[in-house]
Amino acid sequence: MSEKRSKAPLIITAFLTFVLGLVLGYAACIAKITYEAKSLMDEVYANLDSLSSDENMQPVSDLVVRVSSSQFAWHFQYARPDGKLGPCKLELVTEENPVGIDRQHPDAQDDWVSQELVLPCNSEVTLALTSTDVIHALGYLPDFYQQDAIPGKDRWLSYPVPDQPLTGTLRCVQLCGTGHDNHTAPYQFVGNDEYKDWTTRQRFPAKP
Ligand SMILES: [Cu+2]
Repeated sequence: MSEKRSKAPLIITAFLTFVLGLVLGYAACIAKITYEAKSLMDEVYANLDSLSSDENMQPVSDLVVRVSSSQFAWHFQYARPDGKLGPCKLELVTEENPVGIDRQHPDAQDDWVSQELVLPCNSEVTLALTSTDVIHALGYLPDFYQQDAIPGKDRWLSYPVPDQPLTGTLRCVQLCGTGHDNHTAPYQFVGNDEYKDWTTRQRFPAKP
């Protein structure tokens, strides 16, 4: 009995050391996970910041179209003929200016807005995907994997328009509110001549 009693402090010390080791190991794991999660979030936020609508970041392209989503409509801002897309700002969004285009900016002077996405077949188009309210996502375009539209940011995407004329409906694929099911817009891929006619009609609409 006396031998057993003399070993008790040793067993207790070993047990406490074991428990302390577990606690320290657990704390180290939590600290590592927290650090890695923070680094990941910093990286995500840095990438979000890089998606600024700063006009200086516009890639060079023959045709640039801003695809602006909102609850529950799509608007398409065309940059022709100067090839530069005028900037947009959330604070400028109104019923008359649903994209929030800064009309004071020189690049915005000749931009127009359509509720239909019309693109010339067999061309490489640059899309600036954005949102004016909540997160939406563009989907149901041929040869295009769905992409998120983030409020107040342009996501620059390159879109190869298919060779053949096509008419269809693009959709929002992010649950964005009660009208999500109707968050759609028509699109058309047309030949070059038809595209030029369409742009002329948009720039110089017939007077009633
Ligand atoms: Cu939506």
